Amino acid sequence: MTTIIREMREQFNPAKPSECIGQIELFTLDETKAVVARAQKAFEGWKNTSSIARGEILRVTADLLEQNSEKVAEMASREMGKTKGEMLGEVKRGASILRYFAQEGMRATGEVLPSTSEAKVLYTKRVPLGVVAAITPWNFPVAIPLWKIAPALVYGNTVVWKPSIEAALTGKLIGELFEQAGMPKNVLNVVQGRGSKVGQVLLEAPEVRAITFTGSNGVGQSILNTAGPTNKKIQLELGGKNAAIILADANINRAARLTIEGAMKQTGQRCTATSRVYVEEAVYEEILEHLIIEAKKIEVGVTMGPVSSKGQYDAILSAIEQAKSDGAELVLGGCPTKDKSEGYYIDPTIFTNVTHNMAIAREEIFGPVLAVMKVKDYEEAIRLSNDSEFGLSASIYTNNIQKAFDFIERSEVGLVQVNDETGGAEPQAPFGGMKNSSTGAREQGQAAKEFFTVFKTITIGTQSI
Ligand code: UN1
Repeated sequence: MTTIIREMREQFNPAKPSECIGQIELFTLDETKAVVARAQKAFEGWKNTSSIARGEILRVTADLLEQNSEKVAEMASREMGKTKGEMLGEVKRGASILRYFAQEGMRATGEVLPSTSEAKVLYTKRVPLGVVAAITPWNFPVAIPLWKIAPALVYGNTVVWKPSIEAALTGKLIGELFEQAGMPKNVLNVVQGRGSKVGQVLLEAPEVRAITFTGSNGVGQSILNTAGPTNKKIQLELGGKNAAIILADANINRAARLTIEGAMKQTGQRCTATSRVYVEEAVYEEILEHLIIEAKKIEVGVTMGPVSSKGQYDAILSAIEQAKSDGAELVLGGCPTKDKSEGYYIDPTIFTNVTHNMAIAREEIFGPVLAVMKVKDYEEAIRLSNDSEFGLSASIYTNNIQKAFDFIERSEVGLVQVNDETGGAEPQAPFGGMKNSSTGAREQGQAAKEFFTVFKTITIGTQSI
């Protein structure tokens, strides 16, 4: 037997960068290839397992996840910095995702169609694709992996999952829960490593039939470059530059509170985060004042965690510097909360005097930074909010029903919110963006079935002669 020498990586707590919270063994390229081959071998058996039995394993995993919620939340919080409270909420969400997809095992997988011939039975049947590669980010280390893995499995695919290297220990823990729940060997496989190495093997592996990825546009593009020319199905959920519009007739308190929540929850590290807000000039001063009051209620280190890593910290601070040098006016925050050796904390940050062409109005920042812009009226707001390469989510705060409906129609995003913050997702509803935010294949809800299965159309001649 040859011994495999794996590279070890230490994980550090972003709230206390000197604290090593554990080590993770990175897979070699050959090992990863072998895992994919084993997943391919396991496919036949899993595909032929009753979908109800497949769902049952997801349901048991949901129970185990809940029983271990403290442990999982604690681990993830120390690994990627989200507060423990935020993580407990995410774990709860994870359990409900598992339960939703567990039930899918009991639902119809096809339909009987009329045929032009009386002597034929014509029907459809959804079948799994084969091996699915799931490549997931650190910012929702539990919910995003589960909303990819659970539907992939219940519809009969086997999965090779590469969690973000920055959430590797949490990924390992989740994998163990599936194992404890009775997942057969090689059906769900967790591989650890860097996207550029282990991830690349998954993109190139001939056995992999589908790739589902959430992360940055840069990585999304490189996935398309590598796997696009092959016949693999590809689902990409990428960045956002989500706008909120606050009209003069809005409930000012609610609009300000939810805009700040949208911008600062999870330290702004959500692809659905509110990152620019257009305020009708009649209420501009009042809204700005309320936004600042709401942002000041945030206690950094208590209700808001650090950003996830030194890389994130440096990138967000440099976006803030860029905004200042472009002429935006800093009205709140803008600096590290403490010395970086004491944690990657950044104060909630608000800019005004932002013009539409500044980077801060156009590029995703993925941090606790909000750009506030004054607009003449609703027409100007919708025009500017749509003028973006991204199209993930957008909010309007108004009590005018015509404008709310107009916004629902004209907003060029996948997730439209009226009097609610830009973020959030529920397992039963399709999730995804338009334009450069997504490849279009939606996640979650019944839409997940579209990506993780393919139709067989069956015709049976019923006459014996
Ligand atoms: C949410 O807003 O609760 O990576 C979900 C992200 C998104 C998920 C957001 N894909 O931030």
